[in-house]
Parts: sequence; C-alpha cells; structure tokens
Amino acid sequence: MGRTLETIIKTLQEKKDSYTSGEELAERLNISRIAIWKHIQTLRGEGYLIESKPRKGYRLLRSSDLLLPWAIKAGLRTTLIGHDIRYFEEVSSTQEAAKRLANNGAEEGVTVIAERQSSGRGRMGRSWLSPSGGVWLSVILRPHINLQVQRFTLLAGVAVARAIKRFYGLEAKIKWPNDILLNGKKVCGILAEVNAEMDAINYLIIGIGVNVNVDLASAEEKLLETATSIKAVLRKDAPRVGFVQVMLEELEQLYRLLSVEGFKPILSEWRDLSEMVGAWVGVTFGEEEFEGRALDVDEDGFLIVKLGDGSLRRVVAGDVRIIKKIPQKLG
Ligand code: BT5
Repeated sequence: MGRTLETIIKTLQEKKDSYTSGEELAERLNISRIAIWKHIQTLRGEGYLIESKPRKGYRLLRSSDLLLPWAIKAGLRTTLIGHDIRYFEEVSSTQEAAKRLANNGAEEGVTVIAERQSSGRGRMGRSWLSPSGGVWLSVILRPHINLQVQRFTLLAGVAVARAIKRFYGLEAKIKWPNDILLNGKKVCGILAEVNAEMDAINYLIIGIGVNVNVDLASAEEKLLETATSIKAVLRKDAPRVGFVQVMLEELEQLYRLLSVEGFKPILSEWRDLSEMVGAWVGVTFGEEEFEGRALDVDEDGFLIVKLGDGSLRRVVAGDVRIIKKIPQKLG
C-alpha cells in the first residue's frame, strides 16, 4: 500500500506542472484505473491536494505534511534509523509505544512517530504538551557499549540543533541537559531512557519533541513565556516531513560517530552550541537549590558548577536556569 502511494506521489511530483493520466499511472503500477482512483482518494484523505481533470489526468497541487512513514522514508538517507516507522495519529506517548516495541524485540532504528500525544512525558513525571503540528518521535537504539544515558541526551541535542540549522536555517542553542532553545525559549525537549542490566544496555529510547507548527497560544500562561515554536519564529507554517528526515540523518550520523570516535567530538560540538558554559546559573535538584558558574560539561555529560566558595559540584540531573551569560568561555 505504502509503496503504491509513494510511486503515485513520486510520479505526480516528477511531472509537477503537467497532468499524469490515470492510464499511465495504472500501467506503471500494473493495477486498474479504478484502483488508481481509489488511491488518489486515500492520498486526498491524507492531506494531498490533487486536482483531477477529465481526459487529462491528475496533478499534484500541494503535498501533505502529515508525518506518514512512506513519505518520510521516500528520500531518507539513513541506513539504520527510520526505516521501520510506526505511525500513530494519536498515542499516549511515543516513548511508551517504543518501550513496548523494544520489550518485544524491535530492532535498533525502529522509530515511533505520532501526530498527537495524549500523555506526552517530560523528565521526572512532568507532562509534555503535544498537540497536532509538532514532531513527536522516539527512536529505539541498542548500543553495544554501555555509556551514561546522559551522553545520548547531549548527542540528540546536537542532532536536533544541527537539523534546525540545516533545514530551517535557524541558530538553535542548547541548555543543559536537554532543552533546545530559539531566542532563549524552548522549542524542543529530549528524553533519553535506558533499559539496562548490570553492564549491558538492552535498549535505549531517545524521545524528541519539537514544536514545529504547534500553536502555543492555547497553552497555559507559564508555557507561553518559556516555550516557542518554529512557526512562531519563522512567522509561517513550516514543513515537517523534510525536517524529520534531516533530524534522523543527523541522529544517525552522530550515533555512528560516537561508536567510531567516542564522545569527544560530540561533546566539543555540544559546547559550541551551548549557552551554558561560562554562565552564572541557578540549579534546582530535588529540594536543593544553588547558584554558581557553569564551568563545563564533563565526559559523562554532567554539568560542573563552581560555587561561590570555590568548591565544584558535579550536577547529574536537575534543572538549570541561566541567570547571567558570560560571553567568553571560562575554564
Ligand atoms: C523534556 O522534559 O523537555 C523532555 C520532553 C520530551 C518529549 C518527547 S515527545 C516524544 C517523546 N514522547 C514523550 O512522551 N516524550 C518524548 P523536561 O525537561 O522535564 O521539560 C518538561 C517541561 O517543559 C514541562 O514541565 C513544561 O514546563 C515544559 N513543556 C511542556 N510541553 C512543552 C512544549 N511542547 N514545548 C516547550 N515546553 C514544554
């Protein structure tokens, strides 16, 4: 089914401004013209705007922007991630769906994508607003080496920042550990969760939520102040299918880099993208709160903060707020 739809769309895209007859499509796919017509109806139902003219045929006026697996897979330049996409119009959380799949033996690279999540999750039991228009996805990985999960959070952050730059031309910044910011507001959150035994990882699930065309006007006031979307920054609806392709490509490239060259080059890129290093920050970790200078992020992806009394704290989790940015790096 997916393949047939893909071929129809590809053919119409190639012809762009002219018409393709039902007969030509039918011959190409070796099915009847009635079957072609039914597929065209399906495509229309999925958001493709297709004109049909008697005696001339079909013409594609506008592509759909639903995150349909076959649309993403067409032209996806990865070998591992995103070749098996499980798609939901709505799901509780792509993270939960991916976990179920992984527990049932799903292979590395399997990706779960949803148009909406009814109970999207953040860290520490927090909720993640996930209406239509966003990109909500989870990727299953099965790394052979047992690394701190935090490293994968940082790796995913670099992948998203790269993708936002490459696809939308916007300079995203990363706030430790898992926020991607545009103009100082959160456009994306990352949640890496691991299922491991003693010294081996069974699977790792990287959840990524990007507010692409999310309308934040309906969100509660607090979120309105701290969150943004690609659409809000670009002041127009932004395509999502191409963005997902680019994001999966960057994720795969960095994942391979990690296994070949280790974490160092990723950490160094992360530092360049981060607004954190050198800044005066406030840290909240459970009941505890303290302020200090963020000196660096170490090899495990933990934040090193120098407190007022000169002592160093290694922050393994928690929330960090930038109180004052310092332009030059301190070390
Ligand atoms: C995160 O948690 O930032 C991780 C978010 C991960 C979401 C993805 S979507 C695909 C996959 N499936 C899931 O169920 N989750 C993952 P944290 O750092 O704890 O931030 C959560 C906080 O961000 C909330 O308490 C809100 O204040 C804020 N928030 C909620 N929804 C938001 C949104 N759409 N955009 C920006 N901020 C949001």
